[in-house]
Amino acid sequence: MDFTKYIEAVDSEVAEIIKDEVQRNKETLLMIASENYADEAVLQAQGSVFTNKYAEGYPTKRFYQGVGNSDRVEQLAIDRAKQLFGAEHANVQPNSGSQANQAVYLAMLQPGDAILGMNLAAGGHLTHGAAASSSGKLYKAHAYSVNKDTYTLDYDEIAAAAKEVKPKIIVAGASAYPRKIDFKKFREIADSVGALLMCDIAHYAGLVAAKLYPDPVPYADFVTTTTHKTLKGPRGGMVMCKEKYAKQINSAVFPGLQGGPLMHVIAAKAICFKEAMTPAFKDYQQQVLKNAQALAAELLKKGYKILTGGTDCHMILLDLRPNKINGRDSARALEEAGITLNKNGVPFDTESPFVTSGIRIGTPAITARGMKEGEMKLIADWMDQVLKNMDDAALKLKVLREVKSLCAKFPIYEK
Ligand code: DSN
Repeated sequence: MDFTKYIEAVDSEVAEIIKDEVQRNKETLLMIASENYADEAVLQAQGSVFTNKYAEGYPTKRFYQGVGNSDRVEQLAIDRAKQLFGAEHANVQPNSGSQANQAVYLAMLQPGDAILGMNLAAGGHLTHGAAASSSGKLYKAHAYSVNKDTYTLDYDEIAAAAKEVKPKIIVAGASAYPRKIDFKKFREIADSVGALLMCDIAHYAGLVAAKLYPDPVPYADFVTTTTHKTLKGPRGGMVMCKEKYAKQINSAVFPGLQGGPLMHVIAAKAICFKEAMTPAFKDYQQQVLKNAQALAAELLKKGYKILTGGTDCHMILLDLRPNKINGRDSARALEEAGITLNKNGVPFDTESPFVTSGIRIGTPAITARGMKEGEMKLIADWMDQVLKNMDDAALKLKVLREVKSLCAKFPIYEK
């Protein structure tokens, strides 16, 4: 794909930067669990003339003229999202997962109402009630954590917390939790205190669509997601809900939070949902899972401490405290060796969020290149070499070269 054909003539500086980013995409291992490679069709839709269009409102009820094609493409995205996830209603306009979550709060809460979500430090997301986010500033946010010994969700503790704080909304979902979330249990807990249930599946959406991860749709009042992580679509968000909340959610997204929807991104979301209904997508998700489990097994064999002992999804959390190294330095050293992932706090971490005691590893993007279990073994070996010799510049250069040559065998964006 030619990413800079028209840019070069207009702005050589931006063209240069984009070329460098294309090279980084092609020649290094993208292993940030929340990232993926959107395919050429998705990228083309995002760069389409729909970027020119204002279409405030919803299909057939817009505030602008010239919206016939916008109506067609947004309705297609809505219908496909509903079909893909079996949802009663879908709003495909949120520009991000954060805005999708904010829309649910805006629709259902008054400032000062109580919410109960997973602690950011235990693997939750900023928008699940963290103090620095509007969800923690506008609402009375309470948090549940994970069990101190197993690092898994303790549903009895969550139920007890719900009884105590009587939240109006309980949030299930996480950014750094490698195990299955029992959404049915969350529904029972929500019902026991008369709370609404919002499930944020931003990380797991692709696996949910492929039926490889628990499905929250039958249990949740609201399901929010991003479309660019395991779902492999354009950068963006979405809210799904029961039909009885459709009007409130739509009003919260527009005009409550956003103005004109990004029609070019909505066109790309429609493509992503179509692709996610294919057998090839299911095969891909199956391999994402197999690769994560293979990589976790290899790292375990090498003596690393994997939080919860493994994974049920696309991500692995490594606790580096036994290795006497921190997340920040490890992530930097691995990046120098061509392996990009992110530092991550472990539950009950005593290091600051800028340092952290762990790293988060993801397999969606490397799987999109076609890599399988054999390559996971190689990657585990390289990670091990680098983590044991983080100051060895020659070793990092050697691994960087090996990574580049592996990437060349699994090309991306060569069409
Ligand atoms: N920033 C995303 C992640 O990396 O998990 C969540 O929004």
